[in-house]
Amino acid sequence: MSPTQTQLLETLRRTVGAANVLTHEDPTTDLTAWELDWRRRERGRALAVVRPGNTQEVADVVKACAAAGTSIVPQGGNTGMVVGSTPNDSGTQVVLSLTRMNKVRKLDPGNLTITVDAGCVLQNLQEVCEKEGFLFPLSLASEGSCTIGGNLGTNAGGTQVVRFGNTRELCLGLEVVTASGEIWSGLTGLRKDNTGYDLRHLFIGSEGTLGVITAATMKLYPMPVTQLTAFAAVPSLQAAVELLGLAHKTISSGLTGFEVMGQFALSLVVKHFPQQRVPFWQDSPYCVVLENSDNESEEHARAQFERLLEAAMEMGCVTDAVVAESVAQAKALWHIRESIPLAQAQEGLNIKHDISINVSRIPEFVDLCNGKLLQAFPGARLVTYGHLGDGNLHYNVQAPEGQDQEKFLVEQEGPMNALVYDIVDAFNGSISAEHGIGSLKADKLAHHKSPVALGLMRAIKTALDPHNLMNPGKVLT
Ligand code: FAD
Ligand code: 2HG
Ligand code: ZN
Repeated sequence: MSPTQTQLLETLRRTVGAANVLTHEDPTTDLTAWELDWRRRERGRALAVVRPGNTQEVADVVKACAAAGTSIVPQGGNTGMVVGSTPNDSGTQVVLSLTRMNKVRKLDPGNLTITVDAGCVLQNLQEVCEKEGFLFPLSLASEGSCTIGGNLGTNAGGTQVVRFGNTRELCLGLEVVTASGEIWSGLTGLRKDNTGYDLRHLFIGSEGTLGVITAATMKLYPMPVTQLTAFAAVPSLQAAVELLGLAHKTISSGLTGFEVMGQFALSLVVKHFPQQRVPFWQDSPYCVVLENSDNESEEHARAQFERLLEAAMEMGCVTDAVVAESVAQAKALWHIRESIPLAQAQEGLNIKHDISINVSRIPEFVDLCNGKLLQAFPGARLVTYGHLGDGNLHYNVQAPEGQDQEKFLVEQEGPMNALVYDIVDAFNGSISAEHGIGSLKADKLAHHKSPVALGLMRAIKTALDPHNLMNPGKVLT
């Protein structure tokens, strides 16, 4: 360790307390939780994991790191999918973990807003809001451990985007520690403010490369009177898209969830979580989960759902359907959908394509891509599912049955990504709909984003972080 690093660690210990600076100096300290990404794709090595307790401490940590020329990796729940929140293997980076900063600062019922520390776990935030009669609609399967700072850092999507938008749409203000250690207090809660560039939008989705989000003011909605869930078997992806159109027309703004699941994706849930009862999966190439949130009454919501499903069956875009009779049943149906990433992880290492295409062209995309992919990689197992209501598919691939998964990943990921992403480009789609770029996709941006867009991104990065100390190597290489 260099003298500068030793001195930095001393300063950090003085700033946040020795117990909140974890290093490899102590052989009994295990840093795996901070150094290994959720998908177990890469294990980094940190100089230290630092856990500040408030915004001023974050600012002091950033200043100390900047003075020592040490780069920082902001981290929330470390549930990201693109290796964005873990350090590289140099042993020189500081992981700045926000999880001690987890308080609700203020709930303003009149303004329909809540202001929280960035390290607040999403599920805790949802529960606090629910207790007060409000809905905070962001919902992801990782909500038990992801944080609002990480959600903002990645502009997370999830299962309610079809009605409420991404995290960006839910955010009215931010507090940020800049790369030089200044504190920008932008927690206004205003719904209208056209006083120049909207800085919050620079930090949202920047994956920790421009500054550290320390708090946020988020929008609330009244809790709906009822949330009904249906599970439907559809004969094709085209039928699922037709059902979506019908649902928009029949349920309108009550449509708060519309997720599609391919047969193989569901078979993995059946295989790895046999206690779950998955309807229809054996008889249908795709199933759909729909949610209807209603402010009138449960009867009204049921009548709407019945009208929708009857019309869909008449049109032939639904072959079978069930509407949950209780909250427990609704939860169980959602749990099936939410278990797919975990079932995939249980099945083994896999290749993910988090893509978006205009909804109307998704069936055509999948037909074309399936054909080309299976021709080039015989036996590859396609795990297709996702947020069809937003045009966002998780077009994932599992190694052929019985094949060495590490070898599959090393040898096939590059060419398979290229094949899929080139087709995504041909459909004017995106190679990252909701998970971000991290370090996993950073080398792909040059090929899939226009030089003008990349130039603007680089100019913003240089202006806000001239010494490249904020999460270097992520998003931009
Ligand atoms: P981390 O993983 O810790 O960090 C993610 C990125 O944000 C990193 O680049 C990090 O540097 C940056 N960051 C973290 N905190 C801050 C901060 N305070 N200030 C600045 N930058 C910061 N994602 C979706 O979009 N939709 C889904 O439906 C979804 N489902 C998931 C299901 C499972 C089972 C899992 C494991 C993940 C899922 N994800 C999903 C991915 C992940 O949960 C989200 O990206 C989430 O927003 C990450 O939050 P986090 O707190 O874990 O952030
Ligand atoms: C989801 O929608 C998440 O379940 C995870 O975004 C997707 O694991 C994936 O590919
Ligand atoms: Zn998703």
